[in-house]
Amino acid sequence: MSVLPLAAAAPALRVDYRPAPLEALLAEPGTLAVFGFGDAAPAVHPDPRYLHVALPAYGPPAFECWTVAGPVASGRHDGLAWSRGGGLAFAALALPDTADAAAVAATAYARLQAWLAASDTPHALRIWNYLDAITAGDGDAERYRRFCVGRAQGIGRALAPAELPAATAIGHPQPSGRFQLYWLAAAQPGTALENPRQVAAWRYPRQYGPQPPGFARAQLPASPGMPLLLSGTAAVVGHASHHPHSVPAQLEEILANLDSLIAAARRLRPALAERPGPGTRLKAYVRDPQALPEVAAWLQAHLPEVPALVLHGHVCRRELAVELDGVHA
Ligand code: 3EB
Repeated sequence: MSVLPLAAAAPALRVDYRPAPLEALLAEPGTLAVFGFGDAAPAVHPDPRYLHVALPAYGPPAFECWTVAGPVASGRHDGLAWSRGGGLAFAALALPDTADAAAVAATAYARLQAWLAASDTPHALRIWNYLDAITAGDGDAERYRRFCVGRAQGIGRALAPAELPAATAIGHPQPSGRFQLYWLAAAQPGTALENPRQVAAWRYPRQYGPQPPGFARAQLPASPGMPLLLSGTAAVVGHASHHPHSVPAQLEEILANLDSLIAAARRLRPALAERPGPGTRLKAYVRDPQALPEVAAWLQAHLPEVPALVLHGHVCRRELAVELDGVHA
């Protein structure tokens, strides 16, 4: 007997960086979402599955494409764009980014919670947050710390560690006027993973702000047809930033963090590749635009098989020059 019918019922997700024309990507069967970056990509599109991210991209332009198995439906509702298919859903919303990052985050996360509760994909596996001036403000008034406060308020209850999504929180290098939130949700919960080299973000000590960040280092989806979803990973060891302002030293540390996270995931899913490779996709977020070529060259030299996008964006601690996120199959 073939096991194909069962395998086809489990969600599958492909992530690719593709140069093809946007219209062709949206027309392909199974396209759940397409992302364009920076000025080279369209700012808007009538298709709710297209999202523009206001981070400049370095190198040849490419769209990030999410593809699922099966037909996809999509629409817009009250400023929120959504699509669903193959047991997965994508949704995005943008709000005016106000002076108080806590207020906008609380509003956005309350909408996210309401959307999850009303959907048949109530488990947010992966969340991206893009806000203006992420490290502006001092001490507990820093916008990233205020964002963490608002995120927790908007969710409205303390998430158990096992419920935490994988996440990325990055600052627009130029003011965009918008806070952007988008997510990947599933019918089945995944497994939240922590990194043995890092203190869990939800246990960060008080020195990093009044509200520890609510994210897990990765999510391993229930379906083996889905990749490991890697959170934004920086040169944080324990809870401390290492190699302040040094791009190559931070990249080495990030790679060690990714190796250790992948090793943790492989204890649950041994079929995952041991190292980042052809089944991995990475996005780099780089604070200093002058360092963009260096990061692109480093990735090419150290991870030649890994398709990567290099973006100009601000990591949420000033001394962190670069962060990587992505998927790993
Ligand atoms: C860190 O390790 C880096 O607040 O959602 C990475 C990924 C970071 C997600 C978030 C923050 C977030 O603390 C920062």
